[in-house]
Amino acid sequence: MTAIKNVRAREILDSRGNPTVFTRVELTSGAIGTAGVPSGASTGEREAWELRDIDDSRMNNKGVLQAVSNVNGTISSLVVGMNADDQAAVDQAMIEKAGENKATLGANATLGVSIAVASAAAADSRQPLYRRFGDLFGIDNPTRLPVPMFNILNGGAHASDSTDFQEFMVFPLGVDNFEDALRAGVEIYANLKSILSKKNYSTTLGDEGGFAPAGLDTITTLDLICEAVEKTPWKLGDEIFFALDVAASELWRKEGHYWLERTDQKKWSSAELIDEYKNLISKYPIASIEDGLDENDWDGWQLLTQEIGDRVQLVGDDLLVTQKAEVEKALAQKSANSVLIKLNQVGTVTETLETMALAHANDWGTVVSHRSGETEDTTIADLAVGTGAGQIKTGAPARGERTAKYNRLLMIGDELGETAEFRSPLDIDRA
Ligand code: 2PG
Ligand code: MG
Repeated sequence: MTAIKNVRAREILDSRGNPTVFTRVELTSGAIGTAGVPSGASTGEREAWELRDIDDSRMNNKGVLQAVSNVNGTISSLVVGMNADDQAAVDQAMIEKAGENKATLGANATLGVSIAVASAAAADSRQPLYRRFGDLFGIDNPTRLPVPMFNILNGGAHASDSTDFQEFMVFPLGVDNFEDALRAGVEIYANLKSILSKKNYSTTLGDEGGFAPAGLDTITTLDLICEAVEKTPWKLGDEIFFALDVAASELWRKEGHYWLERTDQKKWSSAELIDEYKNLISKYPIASIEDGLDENDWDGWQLLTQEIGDRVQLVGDDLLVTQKAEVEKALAQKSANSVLIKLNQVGTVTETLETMALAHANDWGTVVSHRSGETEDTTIADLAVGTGAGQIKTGAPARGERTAKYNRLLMIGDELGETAEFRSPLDIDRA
């Protein structure tokens, strides 16, 4: 056993320039672990609570000094002296004091400590973090690199005035290895940039590093991305597929319909939106659709899953918020067939791993994900490998907070050498 000796947090900045929590944990052996906590913009209603200061005199009312003080006070007194190898016990101690949905301590306070403890325990046993996650998840020798989803065009809440759907991602399911997948992402991204410029669209970037031109509808966007893929050696629908994050909770209006400003200005029902997806998947090689419907539209999700769940991965993000109880509900109702995994939606490593284990036990996909507000922290790359998730989405192949994760996966690939595995996570017809 190696005991936790010291826990400290401080306020740092995320990629949007907002304050977030940075945590450092030191063990009695001298081993150190750190964590930078991410933050979302299109957040789900049922996510664990991100604690922000109620103080409009500093940091635009977004300070995290209270969360920092919860780490340095309450959480530190709870966990100092505990065994860093016992991740479940450390997380449980925090869960018990964190309050309903972690609103008392803040999920940003608990998560930083949880990740930093895992990373200190890894350092203490001189193993990389992905192996530590493998141990915690019950995979002895993790060797699987995830297939990346590159978000090359940003809309919705991540860019003002851009597309209705939040994320247009390229998903290189059919390439041979991670390095080629990254190369495909980079080349498609660069091609898209020149195509947009040639057609007089702006090439400003959204929050996740993808282009965010004004005035694009869904079909035009997909056509532009097809053109960008066709200029590479990779074949659309064979090696390169698309993944969408509609983030439909942002399109839901409280009057009881969906509103797609740039597609067709009418009141959309769930069934009409499902028909739109059917139409899109018949024309484009779309392998995955995230949050196709609102987080409270459970009936719609059931219908969506019945209608296209055998052909397309249907990922629940706002719907499931990385929480086991929501995945259990979706399994019982046959809604969705895959879950997006964001550590800060639940607030501890242990609970995240439990949700992933439940998903895998039911043959569901898991997509490990960044948030739109990120730091240089690369934990999610290790989490994806350690759990054998097979999929990661961490933005465009551009901007430091996004490339940090892709670069970390390159390093892990080097460590794994010949043993590295890379294969499509989807056994649906089109992949
Ligand atoms: C999403 C995420 C990440 P945010 O909706 O999947 O891409 O966005 O972090 O803003 O919730
Ligand atoms: Mg999402």
